Amino acid sequence: MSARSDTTWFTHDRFGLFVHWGLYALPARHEWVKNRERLTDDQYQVYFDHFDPDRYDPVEWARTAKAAGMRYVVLTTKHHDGFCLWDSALTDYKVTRTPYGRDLLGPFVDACRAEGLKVGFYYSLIDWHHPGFPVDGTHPQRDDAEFVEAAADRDMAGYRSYLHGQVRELLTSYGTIDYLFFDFSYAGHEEYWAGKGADDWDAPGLLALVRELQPDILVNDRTGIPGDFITPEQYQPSGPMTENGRPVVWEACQTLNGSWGYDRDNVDFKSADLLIRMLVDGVSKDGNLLLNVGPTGRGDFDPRAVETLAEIGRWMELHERSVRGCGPSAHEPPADCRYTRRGDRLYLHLFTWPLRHVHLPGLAGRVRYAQLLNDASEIVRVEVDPDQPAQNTRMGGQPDGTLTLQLPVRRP
Ligand code: FUL
Repeated sequence: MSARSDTTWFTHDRFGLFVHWGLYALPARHEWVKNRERLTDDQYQVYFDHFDPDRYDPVEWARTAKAAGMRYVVLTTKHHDGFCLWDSALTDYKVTRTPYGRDLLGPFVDACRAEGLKVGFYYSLIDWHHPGFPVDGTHPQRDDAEFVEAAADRDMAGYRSYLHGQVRELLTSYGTIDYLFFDFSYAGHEEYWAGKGADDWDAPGLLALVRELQPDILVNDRTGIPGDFITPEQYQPSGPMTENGRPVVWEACQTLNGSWGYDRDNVDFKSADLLIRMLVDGVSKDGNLLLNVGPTGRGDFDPRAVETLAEIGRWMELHERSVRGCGPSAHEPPADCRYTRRGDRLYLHLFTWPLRHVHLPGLAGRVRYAQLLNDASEIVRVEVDPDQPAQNTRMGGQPDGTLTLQLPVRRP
């Protein structure tokens, strides 16, 4: 098994920005558009020919992320369509051959560093454009037998060396890279991939290369062999996650509206409130949140995304202490609540409001002082007194050992 890197910064920072950006921003209807709509290479080429993000401003991206309380940013260097956001020497299918004509990654990396953000790259192990890769956008409808036959004719060794070569470029051209998200997703033919993927791209060799070039980098688990953290996608785990029975570092990746790439007509945006709950819920289970934005074809963040991030930022400004450097508590929270903990500070997050009283089993006598986090105003504590049954009843007949907090009725 590969050596694991030190994840201290990662589990401390807790909150990052995912950016899915590429040619698919132009059709603006999901990053899988080429595959889903069975677009041919020629049909897809029109987006390459028109890729010219004149408003690309990674400094603005980085500032927006930072203001939202995020501490790292992960950008798609190459998604499944195979289009490269840097001047790869190994292909012409890259940004420097589009009308835009310049590398996108260098300015991105510089902007993140200038804002004190950690730098992450996403790289797809799938490549619908490379002729050696056995799955492309036009033939996913083959049945398994046909697919296996077609795959056998492909030059996977050629693709493997292309992939390793590109990863080498990415990890040697931009200084220290803190994080790498390899991505592989099934597009059918699960059986074939389950048995082969990791071998096809030589996952152990790939990880060894990554660690040789960037010894401190954190790598995810999607190569098919364990990495430094695992990546539940678009769901909240039910508790701290484990791998082979042992606790594992995890990060949930989440969309704003179900699509990772810019999706113009999709109006189904998650509220800032819900996303904050996801972040808190994750931290209470010892996990991170990587929240995604899909910039437009001109390079701007969707205004709906900007507003949501700003709202999250306003919350983070007052409540960051209950997220950053925090992890789970051993105590069981009441219904619709979460605990996060940092050292001897316990943070109670109420997902429901207003409540006049909240009862905290097991905490009687264990809390020296309680306050609201947003304004440091004191919260009255009521320990249940077994000798005063009347009061006990008014409090809902709480068992011994319960601490009751008296909350302001109005939501702060
Ligand atoms: C998935 C991909 O197929 C999606 O397009 C997206 O990149 C997500 C983070 O991972 O597996």
